[in-house]
Amino acid sequence: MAKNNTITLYDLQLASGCTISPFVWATKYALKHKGFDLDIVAGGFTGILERTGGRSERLPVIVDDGEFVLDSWLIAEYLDRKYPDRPTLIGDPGIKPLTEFVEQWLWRTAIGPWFQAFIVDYRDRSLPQDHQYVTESRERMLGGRKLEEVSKEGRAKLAQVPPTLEPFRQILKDRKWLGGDQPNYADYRALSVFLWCASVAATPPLTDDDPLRDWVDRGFDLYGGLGRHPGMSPMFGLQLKEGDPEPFVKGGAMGGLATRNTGPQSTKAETDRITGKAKADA
Ligand SMILES: N[C@@H](CCC(=O)N[C@@H](CS)C(=O)NCC(=O)O)C(=O)O
Repeated sequence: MAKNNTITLYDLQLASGCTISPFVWATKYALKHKGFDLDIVAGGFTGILERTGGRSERLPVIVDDGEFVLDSWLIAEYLDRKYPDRPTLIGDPGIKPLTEFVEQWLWRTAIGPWFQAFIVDYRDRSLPQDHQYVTESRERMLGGRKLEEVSKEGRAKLAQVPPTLEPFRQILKDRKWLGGDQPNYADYRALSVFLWCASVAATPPLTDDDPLRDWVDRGFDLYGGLGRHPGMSPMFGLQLKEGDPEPFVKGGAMGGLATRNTGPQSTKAETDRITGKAKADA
């Protein structure tokens, strides 16, 4: 049982002290959701194995009253198992695969291109002792290409990303949280993508008027502004250039996936459009 309601978290930090890893972000939120205070072990990429006494090369790692638990998903499951009387993170077994799907999709859709666009910021914001490791390891991850070259190419394509996030906007359109009235682990896994980006990116990747802003802002504000570290940058404020695609669907999405059929009135606008009646009436 956590002593003094406190659990130790090995953080993965940038020079600003803010968390860089999406996995660590999700774990910070999970621990707060469970009502714990955090005892943060500071540090960056260099020396993780030494810091954790040889237990792990990856973070997050937590220590709960002497017990080390590794891996963000295993930590969330451990917390639900060990503390069933506290608010649940993964209430139903169906939440895990669906959350994994949303997260994998967000990584491919958003983290993939943002990682490339902001890879120089990512390196420059890391701790000075991590610069060389981050440069070398990330250049290897990126197929041996120079970070500067990848970033230049990624930045030129930044405005292509917001329209691809439309399915995620649609999921959140009529919901406060993915978890319903209250956030759950699905929210934290998805939020971690945006928390990560705000931590590393010096340029905003989403437009000011993006409908995702409501959920992102509320998520960053949770637990006394857990996602408002002074080292983070604004997520909203992307300036579009002529020829850039519309960043999101305006005027409400149409079609059977986005709407509920509650009778002919609910489908009339779409029916008029696909039967040509709207045009004929105009
Ligand atoms: N499956 C692990 C993945 C953890 C992981 O890969 N963490 C990265 C940070 S995003 C890390 O520790 N990287 C160390 C490195 O790149 O040297 C989890 O969910 O906790």
